[in-house]
Amino acid sequence: MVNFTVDEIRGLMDRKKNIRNMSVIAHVDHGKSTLTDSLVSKAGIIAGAKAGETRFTDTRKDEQERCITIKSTAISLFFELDHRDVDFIKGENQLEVQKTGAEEKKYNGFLINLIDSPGHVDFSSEVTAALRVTDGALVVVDCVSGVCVQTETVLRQAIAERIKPVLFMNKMDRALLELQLGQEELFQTFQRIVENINVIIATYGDDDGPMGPIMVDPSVGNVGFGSGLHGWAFTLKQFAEIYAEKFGVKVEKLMRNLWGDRFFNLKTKKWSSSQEDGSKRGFCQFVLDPIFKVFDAVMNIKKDETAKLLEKLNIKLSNDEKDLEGKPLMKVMMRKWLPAGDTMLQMICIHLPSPVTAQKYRMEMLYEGPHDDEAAVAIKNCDPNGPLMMYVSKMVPTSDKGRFYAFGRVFSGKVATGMKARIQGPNYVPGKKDDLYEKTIQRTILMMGRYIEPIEDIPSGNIAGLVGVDQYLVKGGTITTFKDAHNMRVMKFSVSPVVRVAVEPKNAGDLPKLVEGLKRLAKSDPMVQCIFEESGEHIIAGAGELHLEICLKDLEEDHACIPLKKSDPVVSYRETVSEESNQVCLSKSPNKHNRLFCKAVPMPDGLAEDIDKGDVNPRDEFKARAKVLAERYEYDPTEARKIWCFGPDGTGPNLLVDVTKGVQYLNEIKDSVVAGFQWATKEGVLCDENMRGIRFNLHDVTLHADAIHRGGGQIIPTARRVMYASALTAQPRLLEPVYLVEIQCPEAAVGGIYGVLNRRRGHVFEEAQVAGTPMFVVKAYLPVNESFGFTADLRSNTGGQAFPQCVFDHWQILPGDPMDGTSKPFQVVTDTRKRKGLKEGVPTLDNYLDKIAMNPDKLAKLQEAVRTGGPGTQRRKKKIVRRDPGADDQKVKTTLKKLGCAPVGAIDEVNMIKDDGSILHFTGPKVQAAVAANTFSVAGSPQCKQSLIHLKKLASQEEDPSDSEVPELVENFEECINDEA
Ligand SMILES: Nc1nc2c(ncn2[C@@H]2O[C@H](COP(=O)(O)OP(=O)(O)OP(=O)(O)O)[C@@H](O)[C@H]2O)c(=O)[nH]1
Ligand SMILES: [Mg+2]
Repeated sequence: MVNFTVDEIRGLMDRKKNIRNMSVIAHVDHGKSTLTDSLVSKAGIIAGAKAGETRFTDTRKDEQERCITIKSTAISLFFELDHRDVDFIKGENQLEVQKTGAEEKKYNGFLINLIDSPGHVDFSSEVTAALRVTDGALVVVDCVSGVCVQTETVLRQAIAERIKPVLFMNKMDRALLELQLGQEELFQTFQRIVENINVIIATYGDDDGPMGPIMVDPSVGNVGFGSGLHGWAFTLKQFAEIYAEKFGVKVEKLMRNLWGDRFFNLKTKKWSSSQEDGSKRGFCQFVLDPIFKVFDAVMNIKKDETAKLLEKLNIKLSNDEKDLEGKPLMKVMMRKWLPAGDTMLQMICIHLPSPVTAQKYRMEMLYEGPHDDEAAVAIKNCDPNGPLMMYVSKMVPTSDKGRFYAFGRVFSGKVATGMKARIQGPNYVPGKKDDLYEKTIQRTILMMGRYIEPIEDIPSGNIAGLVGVDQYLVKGGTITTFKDAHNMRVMKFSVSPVVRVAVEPKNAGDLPKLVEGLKRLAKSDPMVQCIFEESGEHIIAGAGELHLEICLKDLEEDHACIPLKKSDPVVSYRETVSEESNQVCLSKSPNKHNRLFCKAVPMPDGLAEDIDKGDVNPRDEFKARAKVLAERYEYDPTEARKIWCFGPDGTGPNLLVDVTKGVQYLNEIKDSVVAGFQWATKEGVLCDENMRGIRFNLHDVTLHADAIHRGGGQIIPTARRVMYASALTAQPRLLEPVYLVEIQCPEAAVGGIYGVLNRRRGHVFEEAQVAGTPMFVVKAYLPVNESFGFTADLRSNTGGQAFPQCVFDHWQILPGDPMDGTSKPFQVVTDTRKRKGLKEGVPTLDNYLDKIAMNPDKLAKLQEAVRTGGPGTQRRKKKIVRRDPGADDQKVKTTLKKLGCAPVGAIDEVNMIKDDGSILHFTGPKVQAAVAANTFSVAGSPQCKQSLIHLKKLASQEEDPSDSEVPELVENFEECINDEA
């Protein structure tokens, strides 16, 4: 532990090239917190004597009890690099150098801000929040279990956020003591892990991308090996240093011989790339062999050999340590020989980027504004004198109930106690006032594990806590002093809140406390959603069973402090369609003057996922996006250019596409249709769940000529109705979330796993032995709905030997038609509707679909009227325009002349029958101007009657009678007369 005053720490913060901001990431239980302890006990900055606790970063009581990290915790470390190691640091922005005359002074003290993150998937959002504020990641892999699902998830996120990784192979003690692996086997195990990690890095990143080389390679020194629990670790640099002098070669050169296929011939003393007689792999001979010797001598209590080794390795034991033997002695020896703290901190300082290096390439990923504005330039240069740009990535509860510290990273400028700043929430749009507050920052603080220290100000490149901004931000946001600043990009989580419970207070009178508590809960967790349903239900949605359990506990004990009633967990579903709508659906506006025609089509496989990932997104340039959609998904390129929006929330995996042709005033109603689409996709027709994977094609629109009659009030609900109708006519289906489960177990337990999975609609798709170990890994898909109690069930069926990890993987169709009263989806829909307090039963199509055909009585009367030229037709001033596709004005005139129609003088009402049989209906004086040149009228009876008959004739003569549009055309024609009646 290092004792510093706050002023001294503040001094370190200014040497930005000597700062390393890093996260420790890994699969659950691979030993992050234990390893972090080694670092903290070596270098933790403690203001006061508060040292000596275990799993220092597991600050919560439940974290200590359950032995699992739930929240990320930051801690600052100070490390002085050996002067001779300073030269290993490459890059001009990686080290502060002070020049006085000809003399150069290199600073060798480093401030390391480390965040220990949770490994359980349910808390992935904590990892995302940690990665956002750091530039490097220490990826920990348990070398016995190897690379697991969550290793991949967190590493993928790191690469996507441009976080540079270094690797640590942990639990090497287990490989030696439990698995008793031989040297070559151990090398192969390590080699495989390095390869697996590099495959992931190569999949999501690029070695010649903006970060420069990011592959991990032991021979470069960015891979560590050791045991966090026993406190020893090494990289090849440590061993190369031991031998460099003896061989008379440079450390860097020797390191390359200590990894991979480099063999040392003990007789000729020469290195070669292939194994020959009498030669041994460099790594085994020079690295593993000495370690194996220590283990062998100590564990088998070979006293003489142990004494020799102690002397050879120059390990001094204290008096009470001299009596130890066996495992305790081994721990002491290894720790003194290869202290984990030094090795790891050295690796971190040498191989991870400083904020100055990292912000150069991270700015474009982080900042939403133009990449050359004042804020962007300041972020890029990590400029403490530029405008303040800080990103708040999460809220940390304070001891003061209901209040939170805003935790984040200063990317440029300085954040200071008492300064005035703009607090921009995620919905802030530059130039507008929404989600924007200008407030004073009450206090800036340092956050160190479980302690905080007030500090005057914090400059760019550092991690900071703020007091007094929590009431203006929900989960996070941007804090700036630059008035034209755009937001820093919001974080994209790798998990979604698919599991939900409803809560209510045990005593109804406590409701206000519950509501307040839910608001606090929403703040305290980067991802949890607290939803207030219209039905009065309070819903908490989280990533999984464990996440919800913790949230509920926090809510009950810390945030609301009242006894709660909780429903069983339920999963959230998505609504989709499986076929194209069987008709073009029509819905009329409440005033009957506007009509929208629409169809729903399922998206091609993979598109919804691409939208989720952001590969196809609403901010793309539309032409480029159309090209991608055309190439990858065979979308019609012209249609793909006319995507109006994504939804729900403007970004979701549903599309609204304008496929209309030549519709007047269309742009005026676009916003209203979009709003209707957002609404419909957010609350689907079946049971108010989000829609997913549906493309809505807007085919046609007929509008009232007068803008006042086609406002949002008319169009928005109509758009929603027509989309509901389209979904209902397109074979609607429910999608359920599915977990990928990875289960580690010994071979004997595999059978039990199959049984449990089968009972829960799961299926295994991969089963493999972890190379070099007796463990098996079974991978399976398991519907989230079947996952409640799965862990316990599995344990009891395998004698507690199987350990599952569930990660949300994909959405899958729940087989069956939700409209069929006997199907499972129907049951789900009914239950969900009941829970949400919606009307019972699946809504029927006639709620949303308006028919063009009239009621038969009325139709008959009208037909009669038309036939006889009766009173109904007498009254009417009727004008009809028919435009054949491609017909020129002359042709139209001739046709109408044949019908005995005359050009119109003044028009106030026009129906236009379009070539596809749909009708455009216009009224009002504007019409004249709009359709002037091509307008002719058929006014009143008897022409009306006559023209109708003629038109019918014309239709059947001139167009192919088999063409389905023909009868519709006539029918439409009749109805348009009716509308004016
Ligand atoms: N044998 C052995 N056990 C270890 C080592 N490191 C950690 N462990 C054990 O592994 C378990 C998990 O360790 P943690 O440090 O809590 O793991 P973690 O990665 O922080 O776990 P989460 O934060 O919950 O994801 C504990 O029981 C540790 O004692 C190691 O190097 N060797
Ligand atoms: Mg932990």
